[in-house]
Amino acid sequence: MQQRGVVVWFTGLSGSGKSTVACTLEHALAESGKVTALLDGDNIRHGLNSNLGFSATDREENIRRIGEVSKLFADTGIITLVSFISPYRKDRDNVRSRVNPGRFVEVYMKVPISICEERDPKGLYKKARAGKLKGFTGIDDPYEEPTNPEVVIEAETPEGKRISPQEQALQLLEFLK
Ligand code: GGZ
Repeated sequence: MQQRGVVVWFTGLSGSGKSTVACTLEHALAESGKVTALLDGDNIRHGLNSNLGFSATDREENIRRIGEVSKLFADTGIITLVSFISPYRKDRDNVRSRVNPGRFVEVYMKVPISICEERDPKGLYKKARAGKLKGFTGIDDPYEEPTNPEVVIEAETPEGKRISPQEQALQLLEFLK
């Protein structure tokens, strides 16, 4: 039987682990024979959306285009993993309303900014704190938390133990099953 398409939409701050978990999940799905696609900054912001920056209007257009592409993919039966900050609730909800009912899974990477900042893989938080990068999400630009996401992925257990990307991907895999 043909697999059913779905949009798995990761949202969260820069450094929250969206792309790492999406990539880990993609490998796990591929191993079980699923057809997947991964849309993230690397393949979208350098191509389709290379004319867009980080103003509120550009972020809105970024998410709108990605939403349309992910809908097309999901409509053909592909498990479509999407990894962008997508800071505005309204923009995420617009995508949800465009995707077939029940085929949009919002995954909130609920990672405190202190942890994202500690990771700071590209040094962008440091730049933003120093005022050298303006309009950085979580510092001087808003991030609106999802109010009703299908899945919340935490960075730590209630006892304060860090949860690995592999474990986070497994949690999601269980949900998707
Ligand atoms: C947030 C920015 C910014 C600003 C550059 N604000 O850690 P990264 O580097 O790889 O993830 C961030 C990425 C965010 O792009 P998105 O397309 O996901 O953003 S949105 O959904 O809001 O449209 C970061 C880098 O781009 N970056 N400037 N000002 N992140």
